[in-house]
Amino acid sequence: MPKSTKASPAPTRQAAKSAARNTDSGPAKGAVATGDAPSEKAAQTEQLAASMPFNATKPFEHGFANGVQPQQGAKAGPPSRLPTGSTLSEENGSEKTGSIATEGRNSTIEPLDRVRVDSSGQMLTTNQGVRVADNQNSLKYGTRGPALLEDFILREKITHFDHERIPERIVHARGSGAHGFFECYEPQTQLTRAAPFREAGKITPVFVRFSTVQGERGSKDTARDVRGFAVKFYTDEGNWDLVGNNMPVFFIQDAMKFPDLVHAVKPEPHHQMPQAASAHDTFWDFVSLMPESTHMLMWVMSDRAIPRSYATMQGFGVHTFRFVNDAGESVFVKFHWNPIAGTHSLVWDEAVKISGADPDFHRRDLWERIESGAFPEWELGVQVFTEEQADQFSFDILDATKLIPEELVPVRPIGRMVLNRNPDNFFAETEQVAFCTAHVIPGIDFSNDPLLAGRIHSYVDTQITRLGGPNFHEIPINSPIAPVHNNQRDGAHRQAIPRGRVSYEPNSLAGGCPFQAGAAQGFVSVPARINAQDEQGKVRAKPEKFADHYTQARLFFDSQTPVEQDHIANAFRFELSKLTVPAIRERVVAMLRNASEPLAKKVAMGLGMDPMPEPLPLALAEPAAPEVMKSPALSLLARPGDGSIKGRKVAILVAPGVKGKSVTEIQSELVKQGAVARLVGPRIGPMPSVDSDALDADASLENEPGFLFDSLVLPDGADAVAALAKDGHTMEFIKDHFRHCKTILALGQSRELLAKAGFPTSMDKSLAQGGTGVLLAEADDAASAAVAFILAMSRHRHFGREMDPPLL
Ligand code: HDE
Repeated sequence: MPKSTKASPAPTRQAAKSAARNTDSGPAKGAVATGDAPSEKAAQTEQLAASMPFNATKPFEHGFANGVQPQQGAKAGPPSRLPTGSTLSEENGSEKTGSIATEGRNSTIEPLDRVRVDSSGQMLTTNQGVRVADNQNSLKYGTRGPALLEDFILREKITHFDHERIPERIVHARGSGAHGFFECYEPQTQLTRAAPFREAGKITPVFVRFSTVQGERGSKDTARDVRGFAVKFYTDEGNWDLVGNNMPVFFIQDAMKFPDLVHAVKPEPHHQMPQAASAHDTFWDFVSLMPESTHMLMWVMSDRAIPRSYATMQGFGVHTFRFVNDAGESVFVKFHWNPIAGTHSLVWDEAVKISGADPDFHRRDLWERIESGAFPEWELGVQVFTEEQADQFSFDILDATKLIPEELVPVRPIGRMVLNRNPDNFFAETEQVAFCTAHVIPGIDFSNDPLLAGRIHSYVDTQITRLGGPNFHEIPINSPIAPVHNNQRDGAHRQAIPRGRVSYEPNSLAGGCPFQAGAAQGFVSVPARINAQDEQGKVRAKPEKFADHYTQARLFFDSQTPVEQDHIANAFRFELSKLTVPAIRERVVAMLRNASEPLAKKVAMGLGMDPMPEPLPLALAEPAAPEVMKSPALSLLARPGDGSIKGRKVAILVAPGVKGKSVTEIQSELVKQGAVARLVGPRIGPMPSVDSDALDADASLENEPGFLFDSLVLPDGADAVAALAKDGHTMEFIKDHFRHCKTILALGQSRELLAKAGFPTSMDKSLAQGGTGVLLAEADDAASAAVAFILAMSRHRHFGREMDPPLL
């Protein structure tokens, strides 16, 4: 028989005091506060846990209605900060541990200031903060003696160096990044609750990384390739990554084929050649067996694939996404970035040459633009449409090989993005940044595009390997500015030091915190139905409309200007000429015949292919009639930009005996307009002038070849012209500027150089009339020459001069 059946008695003060100091068991009945911290903590913990006698949100976990409107989680406030802390000793701060954590604060999301290092005026230390007295010699036994194992300074330094590299991105390895901001024009709350679009003038910080796709980390910038255009928005409601490209469509329709595509385009596996180039057998073998790639091939063979600058290319989200407003209503959306500087590209011969002289061409251009204050800027435009509209389109909006012509759904600008700060450190920021299509915020949601679905999985997965474990979201460049509070714990390289003993939910020991946000504040997926024909079950197949492989390829080609069409045909000719297997060439031409007979013919002629092969069989015999037969907006020339010459580079050739006054006048006019005008001499250094102080050439014909510049000025002065005429580089400068259709201004006597370089005499007349982009002027007329030159430069290129094969 038990002595008493009464509930256990409350502990005495002494028992309560000592119970509160135990970590392995507690009193049978309620802890008692006795005025000291341990017992206060025990008693308040008891009180907090008891205030949540059951899981109040459990009933709401069931049923469809609850699913789309989740409740906020239950929570109870602790009586004080005592019960939720890990320790009582947290009050004992030091220089290293700092003070007690501030409620709700997660220091891993602070601005980058907390990790920025400035060693100016500082002593060298080890990674442990120990000052290093000698950084020149390893520790040896005597000056000629053996090195000693105890040299922890040498060993730390070498060990760290041994591990400096991380794996490069499997695609998009070569890239350059910049910081900036996004500014909203008008509230878009009718369409979306997404934080960056809620108020006019709202500023959201961004980090952008531009990249090529196929080449390795050290490969050339000017490869013919798609460019990545990935934007990380650090919004008040978490990070949103818009991981896009500079082309609005893609090669494939389903993620299942991505590894095949990448294996085909990367250097061939047996000899690792060619680097950063699609002009090889395996790429064309694959794509010609994948006719859905035809549309994307048109883009990649166009000048879009060789942009002049990251600042002069468009960006696209590619997939169809959803906007979701506060009421939970959703519409489809496609994202477009349109450069204020206009869309401008290189020409192929120029791109090839630049890749030798300056493989960092785009990286340097982006860096220099930002450092000099010519900040690259884009407008963000959206194409918004409903599900009902989408059902009527002749193409499927879930098909990433299709675009929505702007003539069908207009692009509406909703904000602008300015890149105004270069990273402090390439590795810490540009290399370690981790974009992911799964990073969406309330107000943005996915469509069922099967390519997008694969991407939602792929990014974090690959980054776990690349960034060495699961906690790369805490690397400063990746961490959001919105608060991060969850129960994810541990793993390699964890930075956050969570306070308290609770790492699960539901809980009562932390008063239910962090609690679920619920529909009003949290992310809720749009309860979209998969499609109207819900009788379909699980299946590995594509919708019918995906089988129309050629209509939009034709739309793209037919929408280009004749010059652009020529460039596309020439690019196919070049790429296919590099194949070693003629059957693959024929298959590509057979494919092109379905998109554009004139294009196929031109390519076939260029490859000596006569007769042409039969067109490839069609997967869809009668595709739906397209809404739009021509879309002028698809031409690069449709977006000349703001007409400014900001950021353009001009070579002004100089040599001893130059007429310096005119040169200086033109240079200062160009600089005033934001261009970079450099004096290029046979060698760098002072160049005596006949009518002014000596000029200082800061570049030479040898170290900055002509194709690195957008325009050319040839100076007057008999001796200077004679000196330049003697240097073969001058002729190359002139020829390249002529061949690449760039603006050339010849002052006074320097027109002799044009003749020497082999300018066609047929041009004499048209030169006199102007309009060819080759201007002649007298040195005395430098001021008006500068005006005409700047106007001609703002046209970017003068394709009227172009000839195939080139005359010069
Ligand atoms: Fe990516 N892509 N991708 N991609 N992608 C990567 O992620 C992937 C696709 C894009 O500057 C990887 O962190 C799959 C389309 C950009 O860091 C990887 C599929 C578009 C960047 C990956 C695609 C893109 C990447 C490699 C098909 C345009 C560079 C390293 C289902 C809308 C981001 C990494 C940066 C990078 C996977 C197709 C854009 C392997 C599986 C379509 C701009 O996760």
